[in-house]
Amino acid sequence: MSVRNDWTLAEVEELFDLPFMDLVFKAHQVHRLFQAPNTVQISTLLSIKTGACPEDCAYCPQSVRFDTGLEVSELLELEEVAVRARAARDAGATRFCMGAAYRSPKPKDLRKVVAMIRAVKDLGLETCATLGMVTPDQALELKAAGLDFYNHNLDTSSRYYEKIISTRTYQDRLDTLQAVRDAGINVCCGGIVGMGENPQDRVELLHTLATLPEHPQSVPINQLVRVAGTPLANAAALDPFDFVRMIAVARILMPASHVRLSAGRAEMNDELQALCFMAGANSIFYGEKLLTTGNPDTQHDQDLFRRLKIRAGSPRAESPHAESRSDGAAPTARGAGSFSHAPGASVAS
Ligand code: SAM
Ligand code: DTB
Ligand code: SF4
Repeated sequence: MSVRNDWTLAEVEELFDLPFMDLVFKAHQVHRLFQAPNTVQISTLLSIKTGACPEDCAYCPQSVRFDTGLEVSELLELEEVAVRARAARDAGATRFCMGAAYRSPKPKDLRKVVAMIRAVKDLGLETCATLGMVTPDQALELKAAGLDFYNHNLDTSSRYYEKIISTRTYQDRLDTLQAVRDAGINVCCGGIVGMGENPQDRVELLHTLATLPEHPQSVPINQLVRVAGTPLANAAALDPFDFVRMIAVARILMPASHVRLSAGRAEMNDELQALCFMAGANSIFYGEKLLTTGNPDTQHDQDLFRRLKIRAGSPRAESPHAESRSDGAAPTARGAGSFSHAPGASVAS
């Protein structure tokens, strides 16, 4: 089996239509061919600039247009970011993701973010940033600073997107992804489920991601966090099995990518999260806060990993230049911090 960028919509639909067990079984088989089993990569998020965003993304508590009671904050100082990154590293994170509520960064802000990227890299962490739209020149500046990943989500299908965001187009997003890819930065791109989209929108989102010129190296699948004051505050709850299906189809379509079980974990029980790992999720956000909303308690996550004998994985597995793991062997664990677990939990089992 090889990595394909020529999936058809019909093929993606067929995967979603499989009986649940057949789909999860197939996804797990693909997972074992391409990824280190029982290994989950740990990222920590920090909101470096919070709220007052001019965009109107209907899901987002940070838009200036919705009254969500959010405490707004300007771009953090370098020292504070470094302190938070060190703490994340010491707790076992291998990647530090800095998020800013920008439509696109202004030159003076980008200069400050560049200094943050350098400082975080100096701590031995992988760096990720999500700053909204960037131009090809800005992407090159970020690359020169040593940025490893840029997160920019497509969020949903191009059709449904227009119901969710009016202040920038789907093509704007694709252009940013191209700028990032062309600059040689790893792309982190996924979406949100539970926004009232229909099953075909999920098919189309994953089809778009899986037919990009290169698969995003990281694919975050977020379950909508329904925040009071946003237009989607009362969106209908998602069937948890539909969330697992999304993970499983992403795993099959983009076998060499890390699929991240992202926002929404605070509302998921342990059994559902385990099912997501079975279906091919192999990355999480760790730490008690995402950007502005809650995430599971860190002790709870450590306990969950221990109970499932999952280990914190090496960041190297995600590099597009990393050797293929078709033998199913796990890369060497690094930075496992508080996630180390009892001997005997073989990662290559
Ligand atoms: N402003 C930048 C942008 O939009 O690209 C970066 C920050 S933005 C908060 C990053 C991503 O978080 C969004 O693209 C969206 O996918 C996700 N997100 C935001 N609010 C969310 C929510 N309530 N539930 C789930 N995901 C959410
Ligand atoms: C992504 O796909 N999910 C993260 C990260 N990329 C930046 C953000 C989730 C945000 C959830 C709502 C909040 O905490 O504000
Ligand atoms: Fe702004 Fe990003 Fe939130 Fe949209 S998702 S309102 S661009 S912070």
